[in-house]
Amino acid sequence: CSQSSKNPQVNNNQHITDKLEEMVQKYKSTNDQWRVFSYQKAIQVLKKQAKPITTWEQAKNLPGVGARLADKIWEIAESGDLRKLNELKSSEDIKVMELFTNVWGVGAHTARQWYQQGLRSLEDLQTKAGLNHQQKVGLKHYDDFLDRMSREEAAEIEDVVRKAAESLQEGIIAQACGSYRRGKKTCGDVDVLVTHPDGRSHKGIFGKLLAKLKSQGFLTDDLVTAEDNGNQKKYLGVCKLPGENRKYRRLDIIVVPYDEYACALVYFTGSAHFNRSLRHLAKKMGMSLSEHSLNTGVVRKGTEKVYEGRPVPTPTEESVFKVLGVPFRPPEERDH
Ligand code: DCP
Ligand code: MG
Ligand code: MN
Repeated sequence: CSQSSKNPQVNNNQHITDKLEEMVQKYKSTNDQWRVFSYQKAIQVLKKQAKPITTWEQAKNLPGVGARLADKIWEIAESGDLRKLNELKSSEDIKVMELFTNVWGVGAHTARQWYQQGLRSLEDLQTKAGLNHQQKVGLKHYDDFLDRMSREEAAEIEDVVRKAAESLQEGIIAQACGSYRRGKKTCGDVDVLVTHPDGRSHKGIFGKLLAKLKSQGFLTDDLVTAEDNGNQKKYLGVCKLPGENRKYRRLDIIVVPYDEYACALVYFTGSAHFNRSLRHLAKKMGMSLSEHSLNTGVVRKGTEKVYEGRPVPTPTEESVFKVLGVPFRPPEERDH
């Protein structure tokens, strides 16, 4: 723009200024105004040169060009490429990937497909991506789902679920597990485990509980309903506490038979990392641990399970640790 139309000039360094212009765009996107300024100044100077720059000294001698910018100009002149620019380009792709994978229900594979289709923003997803139901819900509550709630709010959500469960069946157990039970200051969602000590009254509760919570207007969106997992039933959805200024929160509910309670409690309390360690330990001892049971006498052939063994009675969390031969760890100490 600084070139007058009356005095047209040939840019003898376009191969260099093109790359530097791209750098300017990157630094604009990260709001690096100081770099934007110095790069733009160098571009103007380069455009006015009567000859292409070919050596580091020539670059360094340009007004306003320091050693590090001279490095870059020389690198482009030498190789036709600028590694720093490639780095910034690939980090832009990482940024977009991050943006997309933060939509609930979107994995890296889908995010990369969208990126390759040229989608770059949440608005692009809204208008151009073929979203499934879960992803639509995830996008609708994008900010709320990324925001972790306080323990107090998690306790309020647990309370709503417990009261509804108790109103359906006396003596029912409904407790928040996950990060809440581990004593974390904030929770990404609430993970409520439901069971009944009489060993049979948990049956039929799942559907009734969800229906009740929906009729209260507490559950607002379903993500995964009635995912059947043996004798356990799992719900993943969205809830909102009554009153002003409430955010939409992720809520998971699992209903389990009482004889699977301890193993389900260990599993659902986590952390995921801690669960992996416990399962690994069980494996080393010829056992297997799942959210259903702790089995002994497991026969494996390589990585394949040839015989799944027999479940050991595990009436309490403590008993799970005991059979595994490790000291009991309270939930607050299960982050690793
Ligand atoms: N879990 C697991 N493996 C996974 C996912 C979950 O073992 N891949 C178990 C351990 C988790 C529990 O389920 O602690 C609950 O899962 P969440 O995703 O809700 O994780 P947290 O409650 O631990 O953390 P957050 O506060 O982010 O919800
Ligand atoms: Mg959780
Ligand atoms: Mn969860």
